[in-house]
Amino acid sequence: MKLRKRMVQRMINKTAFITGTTGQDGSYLAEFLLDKGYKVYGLIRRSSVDTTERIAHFQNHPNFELVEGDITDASCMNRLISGIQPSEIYNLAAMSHVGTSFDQPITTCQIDAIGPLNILEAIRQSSPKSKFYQASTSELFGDTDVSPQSESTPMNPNSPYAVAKLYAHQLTGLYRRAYGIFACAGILFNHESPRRGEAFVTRKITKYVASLQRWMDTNDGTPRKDVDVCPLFLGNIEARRDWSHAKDMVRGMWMMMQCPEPDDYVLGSGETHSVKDFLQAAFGTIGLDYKDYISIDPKFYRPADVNLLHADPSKAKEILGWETTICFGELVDMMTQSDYGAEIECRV
Ligand code: GDR
Repeated sequence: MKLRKRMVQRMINKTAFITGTTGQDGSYLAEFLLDKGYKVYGLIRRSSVDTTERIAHFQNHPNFELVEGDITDASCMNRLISGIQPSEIYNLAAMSHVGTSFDQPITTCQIDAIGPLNILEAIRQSSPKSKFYQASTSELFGDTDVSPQSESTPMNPNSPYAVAKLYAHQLTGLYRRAYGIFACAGILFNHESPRRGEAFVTRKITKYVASLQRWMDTNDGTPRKDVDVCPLFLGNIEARRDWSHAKDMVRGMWMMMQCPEPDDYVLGSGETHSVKDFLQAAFGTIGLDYKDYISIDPKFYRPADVNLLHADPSKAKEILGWETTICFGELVDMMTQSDYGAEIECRV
Protein backbone atom coordinates (compact mmCIF):
# COMPACT_ATOMS: atom_id res chain seq x y z
CA MET A 1 0.00 0.00 0.00
CA LYS A 2 2.84 2.33 0.93
CA LEU A 3 4.60 1.65 -2.38
CA ARG A 4 1.39 2.27 -4.30
CA LYS A 5 0.90 5.58 -2.49
CA ARG A 6 4.45 6.64 -3.33
CA MET A 7 3.92 5.69 -6.98
CA VAL A 8 0.71 7.71 -7.15
CA GLN A 9 2.51 10.66 -5.54
CA ARG A 10 5.30 10.38 -8.14
CA MET A 11 2.69 10.44 -10.90
CA ILE A 12 1.08 13.57 -9.54
CA ASN A 13 4.40 15.38 -9.65
CA LYS A 14 4.80 14.68 -13.35
CA THR A 15 4.44 17.46 -15.86
CA ALA A 16 3.78 16.85 -19.54
CA PHE A 17 4.13 19.24 -22.46
CA ILE A 18 2.16 18.20 -25.55
CA THR A 19 2.51 19.82 -28.95
CA GLY A 20 -0.47 19.24 -31.22
CA THR A 21 -2.87 19.12 -28.24
CA THR A 22 -5.83 20.24 -30.29
CA GLY A 23 -5.48 17.34 -32.75
CA GLN A 24 -6.93 13.84 -32.51
CA ASP A 25 -3.95 12.26 -30.72
CA GLY A 26 -3.11 15.31 -28.61
CA SER A 27 -6.63 15.51 -27.22
CA TYR A 28 -6.76 11.81 -26.29
CA LEU A 29 -3.26 11.94 -24.80
CA ALA A 30 -4.03 15.02 -22.69
CA GLU A 31 -7.14 13.28 -21.29
CA PHE A 32 -5.14 10.14 -20.59
CA LEU A 33 -2.41 12.04 -18.71
CA LEU A 34 -4.87 14.20 -16.77
CA ASP A 35 -6.55 10.98 -15.61
CA LYS A 36 -3.17 9.84 -14.35
CA GLY A 37 -2.72 13.01 -12.32
CA TYR A 38 -0.25 14.81 -14.58
CA LYS A 39 -0.09 18.56 -14.90
CA VAL A 40 -0.50 19.00 -18.67
CA TYR A 41 0.64 21.97 -20.74
CA GLY A 42 -0.82 21.92 -24.24
CA LEU A 43 0.75 23.94 -27.04
CA ILE A 44 -1.66 25.84 -29.25
CA ARG A 45 -0.91 28.01 -32.28
CA ARG A 46 -2.40 31.50 -32.30
CA SER A 47 -5.43 31.57 -34.57
CA SER A 48 -8.31 33.92 -35.16
CA VAL A 49 -10.69 30.95 -35.37
CA ASP A 50 -11.42 28.54 -32.54
CA THR A 51 -9.45 25.29 -32.87
CA THR A 52 -10.29 23.87 -29.43
CA GLU A 53 -13.30 21.72 -30.40
CA ARG A 54 -11.57 18.44 -29.45
CA ILE A 55 -10.36 19.69 -26.06
CA ALA A 56 -13.31 21.87 -25.04
CA HIS A 57 -14.62 19.29 -22.54
CA PHE A 58 -11.43 19.34 -20.43
CA GLN A 59 -10.07 22.80 -21.17
CA ASN A 60 -11.05 24.02 -17.70
CA HIS A 61 -9.49 21.07 -15.87
CA PRO A 62 -7.39 22.53 -13.02
CA ASN A 63 -4.31 20.57 -14.16
CA PHE A 64 -4.58 21.62 -17.80
CA GLU A 65 -3.06 24.75 -19.27
CA LEU A 66 -2.91 25.93 -22.86
CA VAL A 67 0.26 27.76 -23.85
CA GLU A 68 0.55 29.66 -27.11
CA GLY A 69 3.45 29.00 -29.45
CA ASP A 70 4.71 27.32 -32.58
CA ILE A 71 7.22 24.48 -32.95
CA THR A 72 8.76 26.14 -36.01
CA ASP A 73 9.95 29.00 -33.78
CA ALA A 74 13.12 27.83 -32.01
CA SER A 75 13.21 30.73 -29.54
CA CYS A 76 9.62 30.06 -28.52
CA MET A 77 10.31 26.35 -27.93
CA ASN A 78 13.37 27.18 -25.88
CA ARG A 79 11.49 29.69 -23.74
CA LEU A 80 8.56 27.35 -23.08
CA ILE A 81 10.58 24.20 -22.41
CA SER A 82 13.13 25.92 -20.20
CA GLY A 83 10.30 27.60 -18.26
CA ILE A 84 8.11 24.52 -17.78
CA GLN A 85 10.92 21.94 -17.34
CA PRO A 86 8.46 19.16 -18.28
CA SER A 87 9.18 15.61 -17.18
CA GLU A 88 7.74 14.38 -20.50
CA ILE A 89 7.43 16.10 -23.88
CA TYR A 90 5.22 14.59 -26.57
CA ASN A 91 5.75 16.06 -30.03
CA LEU A 92 2.48 15.37 -31.83
CA ALA A 93 2.32 18.62 -33.81
CA ALA A 94 2.62 17.99 -37.54
CA MET A 95 1.44 18.76 -41.01
CA SER A 96 -0.06 15.28 -41.02
CA HIS A 97 -1.81 15.02 -44.39
CA VAL A 98 0.40 13.00 -46.74
CA GLY A 99 -1.37 14.22 -49.90
CA THR A 100 -1.04 17.89 -48.91
CA SER A 101 2.70 17.47 -48.36
CA PHE A 102 3.14 17.16 -52.16
CA ASP A 103 1.59 20.63 -52.58
CA GLN A 104 3.29 22.20 -49.54
CA PRO A 105 6.66 20.46 -49.23
CA ILE A 106 8.52 23.37 -47.62
CA THR A 107 5.90 24.05 -44.96
CA THR A 108 5.82 20.31 -44.30
CA CYS A 109 9.60 20.25 -43.84
CA GLN A 110 9.53 23.23 -41.49
CA ILE A 111 6.86 21.70 -39.26
CA ASP A 112 7.68 17.98 -39.45
CA ALA A 113 11.50 18.12 -39.60
CA ILE A 114 12.70 21.49 -38.24
CA GLY A 115 9.98 21.55 -35.56
CA PRO A 116 11.30 18.41 -33.77
CA LEU A 117 14.86 19.73 -34.17
CA ASN A 118 13.84 22.93 -32.35
CA ILE A 119 12.35 20.87 -29.51
CA LEU A 120 15.34 18.54 -29.20
CA GLU A 121 17.71 21.53 -29.16
CA ALA A 122 15.62 23.20 -26.46
CA ILE A 123 15.82 19.99 -24.40
CA ARG A 124 19.56 19.69 -24.94
CA GLN A 125 20.26 23.29 -24.00
CA SER A 126 17.68 24.02 -21.32
CA SER A 127 15.94 20.92 -19.98
CA PRO A 128 18.13 17.82 -20.46
CA LYS A 129 16.14 15.71 -18.00
CA SER A 130 12.93 16.02 -20.03
CA LYS A 131 11.95 12.80 -21.77
CA PHE A 132 11.00 13.23 -25.43
CA TYR A 133 8.47 11.36 -27.57
CA GLN A 134 8.53 11.84 -31.35
CA ALA A 135 5.49 10.91 -33.44
CA SER A 136 7.10 8.82 -36.16
CA THR A 137 4.97 7.02 -38.71
CA SER A 138 4.53 3.89 -40.78
CA GLU A 139 4.86 6.19 -43.81
CA LEU A 140 8.62 5.92 -43.17
CA PHE A 141 8.53 2.43 -44.70
CA GLY A 142 7.07 3.89 -47.88
CA ASP A 143 7.65 1.89 -51.00
CA THR A 144 8.58 -1.44 -49.45
CA ASP A 145 8.35 -5.10 -50.42
CA VAL A 146 8.69 -6.20 -46.79
CA SER A 147 5.50 -7.10 -44.94
CA PRO A 148 4.74 -6.93 -42.07
CA GLN A 149 6.97 -4.00 -41.11
CA SER A 150 8.92 -3.85 -37.86
CA GLU A 151 11.49 -1.50 -36.30
CA SER A 152 14.23 -3.13 -38.40
CA THR A 153 12.48 -2.89 -41.79
CA PRO A 154 14.41 -0.59 -44.17
CA MET A 155 12.80 2.83 -44.57
CA ASN A 156 12.07 4.13 -48.04
CA PRO A 157 9.81 7.20 -47.66
CA ASN A 158 7.58 8.05 -50.60
CA SER A 159 6.26 11.58 -49.91
CA PRO A 160 7.61 14.94 -48.71
CA TYR A 161 5.77 14.20 -45.46
CA ALA A 162 7.56 10.89 -44.94
CA VAL A 163 10.96 12.32 -45.90
CA ALA A 164 10.57 15.09 -43.30
CA LYS A 165 9.40 12.52 -40.72
CA LEU A 166 12.45 10.36 -41.48
CA TYR A 167 14.72 13.29 -40.64
CA ALA A 168 12.95 13.73 -37.29
CA HIS A 169 12.98 9.99 -36.64
CA GLN A 170 16.72 9.70 -37.16
CA LEU A 171 17.38 12.90 -35.25
CA THR A 172 15.54 11.41 -32.27
CA GLY A 173 17.86 8.39 -32.30
CA LEU A 174 20.89 10.62 -32.74
CA TYR A 175 20.06 12.88 -29.76
CA ARG A 176 19.53 9.74 -27.69
CA ARG A 177 22.97 8.36 -28.62
CA ALA A 178 24.96 11.59 -28.81
CA TYR A 179 23.58 13.50 -25.81
CA GLY A 180 22.03 10.78 -23.66
CA ILE A 181 18.57 12.36 -23.92
CA PHE A 182 15.67 10.03 -23.11
CA ALA A 183 14.21 10.19 -26.62
CA CYS A 184 11.74 7.65 -28.07
CA ALA A 185 10.03 7.44 -31.43
CA GLY A 186 6.71 5.68 -31.87
CA ILE A 187 6.41 4.33 -35.41
CA LEU A 188 2.64 4.50 -35.47
CA PHE A 189 0.51 2.91 -38.14
CA ASN A 190 -2.78 4.60 -39.11
CA HIS A 191 -5.01 5.42 -36.19
CA GLU A 192 -8.48 6.80 -36.35
CA SER A 193 -11.43 7.75 -34.14
CA PRO A 194 -14.53 9.94 -34.18
CA ARG A 195 -12.08 12.84 -33.72
CA ARG A 196 -10.20 12.07 -36.95
CA GLY A 197 -9.83 15.01 -39.34
CA GLU A 198 -12.36 14.98 -42.16
CA ALA A 199 -9.78 14.95 -44.98
CA PHE A 200 -8.50 11.47 -44.04
CA VAL A 201 -10.06 8.63 -45.95
CA THR A 202 -11.73 6.81 -43.03
CA ARG A 203 -13.54 9.85 -41.71
CA LYS A 204 -14.46 10.95 -45.21
CA ILE A 205 -16.16 7.57 -45.67
CA THR A 206 -17.91 7.45 -42.28
CA LYS A 207 -19.24 11.00 -42.67
CA TYR A 208 -20.66 10.09 -46.07
CA VAL A 209 -22.26 6.89 -44.74
CA ALA A 210 -23.84 8.87 -41.90
CA SER A 211 -25.27 11.33 -44.41
CA LEU A 212 -26.84 8.42 -46.35
CA GLN A 213 -28.33 7.09 -43.12
CA ARG A 214 -29.84 10.51 -42.39
CA TRP A 215 -31.28 10.63 -45.93
CA MET A 216 -32.94 7.24 -45.35
CA ASP A 217 -34.37 8.44 -42.03
CA THR A 218 -36.41 11.06 -43.84
CA ASN A 219 -37.11 9.42 -47.24
CA ASP A 220 -38.54 6.16 -48.51
CA GLY A 221 -36.22 3.59 -50.08
CA THR A 222 -32.51 3.93 -50.70
CA PRO A 223 -30.79 7.05 -52.07
CA ARG A 224 -29.72 7.02 -55.74
CA LYS A 225 -26.29 8.35 -56.66
CA ASP A 226 -26.41 11.58 -58.75
CA VAL A 227 -30.17 11.85 -58.19
CA ASP A 228 -30.65 11.96 -54.42
CA VAL A 229 -27.04 12.29 -53.24
CA CYS A 230 -23.66 13.37 -54.62
CA PRO A 231 -21.14 10.56 -55.11
CA LEU A 232 -18.34 9.98 -52.65
CA PHE A 233 -15.20 10.98 -54.58
CA LEU A 234 -12.12 8.96 -53.70
CA GLY A 235 -8.64 8.18 -55.01
CA ASN A 236 -6.65 4.96 -54.60
CA ILE A 237 -9.02 2.51 -52.92
CA GLU A 238 -6.68 -0.46 -53.40
CA ALA A 239 -4.23 0.94 -50.79
CA ARG A 240 -3.92 -1.20 -47.67
CA ARG A 241 -3.45 0.20 -44.19
CA ASP A 242 -3.15 -1.10 -40.62
CA TRP A 243 -5.90 0.84 -38.80
CA SER A 244 -6.25 1.10 -35.01
CA HIS A 245 -8.09 3.38 -32.58
CA ALA A 246 -6.13 6.50 -31.52
CA LYS A 247 -6.91 5.82 -27.84
CA ASP A 248 -4.89 2.60 -27.96
CA MET A 249 -2.03 4.50 -29.56
CA VAL A 250 -1.74 7.25 -26.93
CA ARG A 251 -1.57 4.60 -24.22
CA GLY A 252 1.35 3.07 -26.13
CA MET A 253 3.12 6.45 -26.35
CA TRP A 254 2.93 6.83 -22.59
CA MET A 255 4.13 3.26 -22.00
CA MET A 256 7.27 3.94 -24.08
CA MET A 257 8.04 6.93 -21.89
CA GLN A 258 7.81 4.83 -18.68
CA CYS A 259 10.43 2.29 -19.81
CA PRO A 260 13.81 2.26 -18.04
CA GLU A 261 15.57 2.81 -21.40
CA PRO A 262 14.43 4.92 -24.37
CA ASP A 263 13.84 3.12 -27.66
CA ASP A 264 11.73 3.12 -30.82
CA TYR A 265 8.61 0.97 -31.16
CA VAL A 266 6.18 0.03 -33.91
CA LEU A 267 2.55 0.37 -32.79
CA GLY A 268 -0.20 -1.11 -34.92
CA SER A 269 -2.90 -3.76 -34.89
CA GLY A 270 -1.01 -6.38 -36.92
CA GLU A 271 -3.93 -6.54 -39.40
CA THR A 272 -4.08 -4.94 -42.81
CA HIS A 273 -7.21 -3.87 -44.71
CA SER A 274 -7.73 -2.06 -47.99
CA VAL A 275 -9.68 1.17 -48.37
CA LYS A 276 -12.21 -1.03 -50.19
CA ASP A 277 -12.53 -3.18 -47.04
CA PHE A 278 -13.17 -0.05 -45.01
CA LEU A 279 -15.81 1.05 -47.52
CA GLN A 280 -17.47 -2.35 -47.39
CA ALA A 281 -17.56 -2.39 -43.59
CA ALA A 282 -18.83 1.20 -43.27
CA PHE A 283 -21.55 0.92 -45.94
CA GLY A 284 -22.40 -2.51 -44.49
CA THR A 285 -23.48 -0.86 -41.23
CA ILE A 286 -26.45 0.66 -43.12
CA GLY A 287 -27.06 -2.25 -45.49
CA LEU A 288 -25.84 -0.51 -48.68
CA ASP A 289 -23.21 -1.41 -51.30
CA TYR A 290 -20.40 1.14 -51.56
CA LYS A 291 -20.02 0.45 -55.31
CA ASP A 292 -23.36 2.21 -55.90
CA TYR A 293 -22.11 5.45 -54.35
CA ILE A 294 -18.44 6.06 -55.02
CA SER A 295 -16.68 7.72 -57.96
CA ILE A 296 -12.96 7.65 -58.52
CA ASP A 297 -11.52 11.14 -58.95
CA PRO A 298 -7.87 11.44 -60.10
CA LYS A 299 -7.67 14.56 -57.92
CA PHE A 300 -7.39 12.29 -54.89
CA TYR A 301 -4.51 10.24 -56.28
CA ARG A 302 -1.08 11.18 -54.94
CA PRO A 303 1.98 11.57 -57.18
CA ALA A 304 3.38 8.58 -55.24
CA ASP A 305 1.46 6.45 -52.74
CA VAL A 306 2.25 3.71 -50.25
CA ASN A 307 0.42 0.56 -51.22
CA LEU A 308 0.76 -1.80 -48.29
CA LEU A 309 1.22 -1.06 -44.61
CA HIS A 310 1.02 -3.89 -42.13
CA ALA A 311 2.49 -3.61 -38.64
CA ASP A 312 4.54 -6.15 -36.79
CA PRO A 313 4.02 -4.84 -33.23
CA SER A 314 5.73 -7.80 -31.51
CA LYS A 315 8.45 -5.70 -29.88
CA ALA A 316 5.88 -3.41 -28.23
CA LYS A 317 3.93 -6.44 -27.08
CA GLU A 318 6.97 -8.15 -25.63
CA ILE A 319 8.69 -5.18 -23.98
CA LEU A 320 5.84 -2.80 -23.17
CA GLY A 321 3.04 -5.35 -22.84
CA TRP A 322 1.10 -3.16 -25.30
CA GLU A 323 -1.52 -4.29 -27.80
CA THR A 324 -4.63 -2.84 -29.38
CA THR A 325 -7.99 -3.35 -27.63
CA ILE A 326 -10.36 -2.06 -30.33
CA CYS A 327 -10.61 -4.11 -33.52
CA PHE A 328 -11.19 -2.93 -37.09
CA GLY A 329 -14.94 -3.70 -37.10
CA GLU A 330 -15.52 -1.88 -33.79
CA LEU A 331 -13.56 1.12 -35.04
CA VAL A 332 -15.67 1.38 -38.21
CA ASP A 333 -18.90 1.05 -36.18
CA MET A 334 -17.80 3.68 -33.66
CA MET A 335 -16.90 6.19 -36.34
CA THR A 336 -20.06 5.73 -38.41
CA GLN A 337 -22.27 5.92 -35.32
CA SER A 338 -20.53 9.03 -34.08
CA ASP A 339 -20.91 10.74 -37.45
CA TYR A 340 -24.54 9.72 -37.50
CA GLY A 341 -24.83 11.70 -34.28
CA ALA A 342 -24.33 14.70 -36.64
CA GLU A 343 -21.42 16.36 -34.88
CA ILE A 344 -18.00 15.43 -33.55
CA GLU A 345 -18.47 13.52 -30.29
CA CYS A 346 -15.57 14.62 -28.16
CA ARG A 347 -16.10 12.12 -25.35
CA VAL A 348 -16.31 8.89 -27.33
P1 GDR B 1 -2.38 8.14 -44.78
O1 GDR B 1 -3.92 8.42 -44.46
O2 GDR B 1 -1.93 8.82 -46.01
O3 GDR B 1 -2.18 6.65 -44.69
O4 GDR B 1 -1.64 8.86 -43.54
P2 GDR B 1 -5.12 8.81 -45.42
O5 GDR B 1 -6.36 8.47 -44.68
O6 GDR B 1 -5.00 10.22 -45.93
O7 GDR B 1 -4.93 7.85 -46.70
C1 GDR B 1 -4.98 6.44 -46.60
C2 GDR B 1 -5.00 5.83 -48.00
O8 GDR B 1 -6.25 6.11 -48.60
C3 GDR B 1 -6.02 6.53 -49.94
N1 GDR B 1 -7.16 7.35 -50.39
C4 GDR B 1 -7.50 8.55 -49.92
N2 GDR B 1 -6.97 9.31 -48.94
C5 GDR B 1 -7.56 10.49 -48.64
N3 GDR B 1 -7.07 11.24 -47.64
N4 GDR B 1 -8.65 10.94 -49.34
C6 GDR B 1 -9.22 10.22 -50.35
O9 GDR B 1 -10.19 10.64 -50.96
C7 GDR B 1 -8.62 8.95 -50.65
N5 GDR B 1 -8.91 7.97 -51.53
C8 GDR B 1 -8.02 7.00 -51.38
C9 GDR B 1 -4.71 7.31 -49.87
O10 GDR B 1 -4.14 7.45 -51.16
C10 GDR B 1 -3.93 6.39 -48.93
O11 GDR B 1 -3.34 5.36 -49.67
C11 GDR B 1 -2.16 8.83 -42.22
C12 GDR B 1 -1.85 10.19 -41.60
O12 GDR B 1 -2.48 10.27 -40.34
C13 GDR B 1 -0.37 10.38 -41.42
O13 GDR B 1 -0.12 11.60 -40.73
C14 GDR B 1 0.19 9.22 -40.60
O14 GDR B 1 1.57 9.35 -40.46
C15 GDR B 1 -0.15 7.89 -41.27
O15 GDR B 1 -1.56 7.80 -41.47
C16 GDR B 1 0.31 6.70 -40.45
